[in-house]
Amino acid sequence: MRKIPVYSHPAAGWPALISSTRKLMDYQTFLRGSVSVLKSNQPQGGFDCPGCAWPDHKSHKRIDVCENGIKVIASETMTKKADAQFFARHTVTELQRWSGYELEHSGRLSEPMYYDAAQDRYVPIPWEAAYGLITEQLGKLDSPNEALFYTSGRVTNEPAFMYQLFVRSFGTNNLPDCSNMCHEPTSVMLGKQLGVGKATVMLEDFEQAKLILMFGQNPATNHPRMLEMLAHAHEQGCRIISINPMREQGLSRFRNPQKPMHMAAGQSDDMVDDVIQIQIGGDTALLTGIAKWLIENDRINHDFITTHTAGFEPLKQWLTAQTWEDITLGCGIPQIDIVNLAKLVADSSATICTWGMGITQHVQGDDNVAMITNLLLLMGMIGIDGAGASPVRGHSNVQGDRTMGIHERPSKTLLDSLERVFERPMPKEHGYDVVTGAKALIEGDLKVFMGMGGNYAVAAPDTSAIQQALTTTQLNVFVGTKLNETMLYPGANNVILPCLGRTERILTTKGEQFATIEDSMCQIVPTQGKLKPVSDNLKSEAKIIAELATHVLGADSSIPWLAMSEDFDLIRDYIAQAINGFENFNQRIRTNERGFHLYHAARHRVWNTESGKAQFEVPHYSITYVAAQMADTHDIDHEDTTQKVWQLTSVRSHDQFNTMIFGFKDRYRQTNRRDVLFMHPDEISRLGWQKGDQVMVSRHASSSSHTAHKNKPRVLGPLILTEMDIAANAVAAYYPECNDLFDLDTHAPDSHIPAYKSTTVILERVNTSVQTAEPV
Ligand SMILES: Nc1nc2c(c(=O)[nH]1)N[C@H]1C(S)=C(S)[C@@H](COP(=O)(O)OP(=O)(O)OC[C@H]3O[C@@H](n4cnc5c(=O)[nH]c(N)nc54)[C@H](O)[C@@H]3O)O[C@H]1N2
Ligand SMILES: Nc1nc2c(c(=O)[nH]1)N[C@H]1C(S)=C(S)[C@@H](COP(=O)(O)OP(=O)(O)OC[C@H]3O[C@@H](n4cnc5c(=O)[nH]c(N)nc54)[C@H](O)[C@@H]3O)O[C@H]1N2
Ligand SMILES: [Mo]
Repeated sequence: MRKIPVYSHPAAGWPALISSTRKLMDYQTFLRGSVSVLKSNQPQGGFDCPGCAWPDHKSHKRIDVCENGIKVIASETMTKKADAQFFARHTVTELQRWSGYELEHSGRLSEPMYYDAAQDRYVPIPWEAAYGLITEQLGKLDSPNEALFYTSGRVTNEPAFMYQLFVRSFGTNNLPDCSNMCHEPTSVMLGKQLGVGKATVMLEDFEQAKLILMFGQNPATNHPRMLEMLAHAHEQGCRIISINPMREQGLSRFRNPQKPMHMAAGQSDDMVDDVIQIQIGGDTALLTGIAKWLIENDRINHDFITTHTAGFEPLKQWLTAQTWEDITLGCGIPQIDIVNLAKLVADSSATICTWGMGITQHVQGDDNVAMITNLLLLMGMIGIDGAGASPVRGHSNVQGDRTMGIHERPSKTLLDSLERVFERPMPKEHGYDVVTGAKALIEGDLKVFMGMGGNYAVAAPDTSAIQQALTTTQLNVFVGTKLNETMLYPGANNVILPCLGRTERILTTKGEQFATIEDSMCQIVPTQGKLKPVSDNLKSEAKIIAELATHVLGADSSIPWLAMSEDFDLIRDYIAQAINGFENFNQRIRTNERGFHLYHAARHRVWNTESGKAQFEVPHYSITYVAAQMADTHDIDHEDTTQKVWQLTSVRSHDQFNTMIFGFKDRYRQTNRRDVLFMHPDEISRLGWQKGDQVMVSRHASSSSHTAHKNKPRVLGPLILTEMDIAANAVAAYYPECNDLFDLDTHAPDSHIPAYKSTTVILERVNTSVQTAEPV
């Protein structure tokens, strides 16, 4: 394939830290942000960086800074306010036209607001009146199941525990979570196969690994602190292979912020030995090829399989039935390369598989995770040093929120212990997740929406339909730090309740409180904000939930909500009683400044699964099915390009955190704008098109879509064609701008994760080179 210009500088480094962040903030914010970064992820009284869920290094003698962290913190510590004056200046209809970037830069939410339909504006409302209104509306419901209570993964453990307790005491399990769009296939499949839906590795395993297979992950952008660990592993002789349809430039070289000389001298480490440029959606096929070769050549770990696993025979039969022809068509990788990869796996005494959204966000997301786990089990790579499963989570406490019970499908164990500790019945019926909840909203089955953080409508598929549905509810409640698009589609009643951010001090009558989070490797870590809150009218999430619960649940409530919000030790005492693994929580969190590791049974080869063994899983979809789907995208009829089907994947840049858009740059992908469509230059010229041309992207007609919106046009554009080293069958666009292209029916079977990373589209050129996406 033709060479394309690439970002040639190392990832990270001071330029990345300073120049790219400095420009997006005013000086005051930059200073405030930078000072707070120095206080983040530090032992003794620092706060956990809300930038991602990658763990802190255990030695922790150094300053853990990264570009991602600085930006996320600067966004939160911004002194500019979206206050009453701001809302007086702009109608909601006007704000609906603002971009994510403009809304992000409107500043911090700083007082409770109520939507006044007569003026089409948000106006201030006292806290008590807001609680009164919510109580009145919740009281009018025929059933608690008519309300949906969403959570986003920034919320720390203590308020998360209170929130699920409030929602369940109110009477429903309608607790969808951003996990439903993120690592849900991981939680579901690891839970089923290993008994624990979480990473089996700890950070020190990366120091002993011999082979790291990194599937569908872009750490230079999304988890920059992971680069240090990868560079270190590489230095120790570990082979690192990235399996990704995109050659993500940030992965090739890395300037280590933890090595001052490195930074000063402009040196860099190499990180990745090889990139397997897989077709979008091809991971199950690739993993099938690897597993098939390992079994057929008897390079598997029989002792481990016999002692610890169940389900080997059915998997073996299934693998035998898959043909190499389908496998290579399904992943787009020649058999010889798959075999070479299998040999590396066979020869490695310690293999870690890491994965991100490139694995989970597919119709085959559950299968992808199952096949990664199958591979680790075939080789006995669970429960030994330097090896294991390493899903890398995004939101800093997305894992902890689930541990605290934010779950629409709670386990019986959780409900039983909540009933025991709080002496009240808990609802048993499973609730809505993100996808089924959105459908229920659209169909008019829900009358109340509450978001504990997040940007539900924009993060989910079918954004405009959800926004429209939000205007038909009786009540929408948003607890957040920043204004976003979900807050701009008011129902009959609409309130915004502004909360303290992670960086800010929580001062109560009992003194300064600290909270806790759980990182991607099951470490429970204290977090304590130190900054003066941007406004005096903010409350902690715990306080908001406590006051709301007191209003809504009334006098018969036997849970000391207000006392809990004043003294987080009290919340932790309840957590210790109700949640497995948190015994002596208050004492253990204080014993070690870096917190404690939650017991992980599978790490000790104890299998809390149905069979009592680690479980091999046969994928839902055969490779013949996958290959047939791929064949569609290989059918190159250039006479009529609208007949050619592409796989669209959605990606993030380092100038955004999910739906919060900080800027327009993507240094690594060489673009200064977000309205771009990435395509391989060979494909661009094969179509007779040119970079800079404008194209419209629409969903392929055969795509299923939610019945209520079957005929909705799903078109995005015009987008500017931009060259990228990406698999031939693929195009990529930025999330969340492309979310209206995705629908609520195209998701994985068990986890219901939407197929944000593989959706078939057709393209139409509407204009030739009007503008060029300028390289940075
Ligand atoms: N700067 C920044 N940091 C973030 C975030 C952010 O928005 N901005 N978001 C946070 C959150 S919530 C999360 S979950 C994480 C996400 O972090 P990641 O898991 O890294 O997620 P993405 O960037 O969405 O996609 C990762 C990669 O998947 C690849 N990919 C796409 N399709 C396929 C496929 O079919 N197979 C394979 N093997 N790869 C594929 C893409 O090319 C891309 O490189 O980042 C967290 N950190
Ligand atoms: N097409 C496509 N769609 C995707 C993805 C993708 O890769 N492609 N990724 C998916 C993934 S991995 C995820 S995790 C979801 C993200 O979905 P969400 O978690 O819903 O989205 P965010 O953009 O992270 O939420 C931002 C909002 O959170 C609020 N907030 C920030 N900090 C705090 C806090 O400390 N407390 C409270 N209460 N509120 C706060 C602010 O008001 C801010 O506007 O999106 C998913 N959607
Ligand atoms: Mo995520």
